[in-house]
Amino acid sequence: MSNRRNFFRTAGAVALGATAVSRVGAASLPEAVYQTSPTMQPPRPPDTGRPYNPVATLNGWSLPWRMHNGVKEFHLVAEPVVREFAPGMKANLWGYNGASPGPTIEAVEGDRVRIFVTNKLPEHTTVHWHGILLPSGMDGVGGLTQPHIPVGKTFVYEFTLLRAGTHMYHPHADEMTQMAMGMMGMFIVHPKDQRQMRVDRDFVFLLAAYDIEPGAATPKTAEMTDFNMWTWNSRVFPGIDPLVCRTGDRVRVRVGNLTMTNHPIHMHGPHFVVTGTDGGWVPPAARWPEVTTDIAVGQMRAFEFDAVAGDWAIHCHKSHHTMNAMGHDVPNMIGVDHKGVAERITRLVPDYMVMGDKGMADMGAMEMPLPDNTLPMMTGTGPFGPMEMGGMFSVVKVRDAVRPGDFREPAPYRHPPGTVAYEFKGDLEQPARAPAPQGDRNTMRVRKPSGGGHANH
Ligand SMILES: [Cu+2]
Repeated sequence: MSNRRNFFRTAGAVALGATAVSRVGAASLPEAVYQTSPTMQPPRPPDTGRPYNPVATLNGWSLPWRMHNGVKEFHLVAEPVVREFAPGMKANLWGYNGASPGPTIEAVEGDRVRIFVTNKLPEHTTVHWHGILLPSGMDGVGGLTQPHIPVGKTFVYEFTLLRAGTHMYHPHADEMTQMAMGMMGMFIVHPKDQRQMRVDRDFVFLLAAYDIEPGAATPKTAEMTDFNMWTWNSRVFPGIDPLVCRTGDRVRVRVGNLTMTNHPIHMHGPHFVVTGTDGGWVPPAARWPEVTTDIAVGQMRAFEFDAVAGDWAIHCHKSHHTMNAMGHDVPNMIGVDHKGVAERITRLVPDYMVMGDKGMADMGAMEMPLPDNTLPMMTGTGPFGPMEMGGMFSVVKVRDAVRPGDFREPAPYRHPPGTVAYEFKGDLEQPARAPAPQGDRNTMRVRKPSGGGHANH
């Protein structure tokens, strides 16, 4: 601990690492590495530089580097990409090195990094290193701390990483467009001492929201509130990787939020503690057990738990954020008697069907014809049937027999005998459905105004 404190003191003394940038050192461009597949690259221990315990980016990967005179050199390429949100839907986005989000950048406390950024977008850009302590001129705010990176040009960012933690990167140039198009990535700074904050599995994902009309593929970038695709690493359920763990593993989940609203991330099963915030690690005495942590816009959170065998849902607790695009304009039809009406409508619209008079659960099981390139609102199948989910939903899959470093999806969980909810087969003393309460003349007349405005998520 005292080593760490000394390190901070030294780091502070050099005023945010304001060593002059070496233009000679930056003379040759490192190779740009691309990855377009949404398949997770297993965590890769570093083969050069300081050792660290690598993270697992859901449906993503980490950017390789080259060592050049003791400096870690990365090459980010900002460019248009195509991202599959889940099988059945692809989106035209902007990202880095073949994908949105861009690759995770991993480095170690004390590392000197030099990051080359090539702009292959149709407009200028910059990169802001969100949450990282660095000299003002490396902060990436177009117009304020640097000229924008013109189309076709490459800029160099160089700084020393002073503190371990969970950070992000994104443009600070035409932000509304560039972030709505998916330009973002995670930047993980590992502790210099590998034993510090050590975990067995360390997962990473970014919250991003898009507004893509069913049947379309390009986000509406001017949208302010009414998004319809709620993603983790630009993937939606059932396209999001499960978080595969071994029973007893110490597990960390790191989340960054670059949407336009907060997301209460809820995990079933074991309680967790928030161990990391925007500014680094939370001291043990300041942590408390939770099952939901709210992540505000622009925030990063890291939480940890001890894995317990089972299939544990992990999702945003705003219920509209665990749905996909189709069907959000459906009015609430619960309790409405369709008798007679449906028949008359069918004469005009042959495909009309009565929906929602008993709730929306039927939609999870139904195979409705959809426009091309969109996903059902509620979808996915588990070992017991339709799961009726979408958007920001995945499963922490904990099994006894997972090998260290193995992130492949395991077989469905085998619950120990007697531990699954079951149907009551005895005599029902009372009818299963209570008589409906009767409204008086006033309650029947009062109707919530509808139409015009959109739901505010
Ligand atoms: Cu949410």
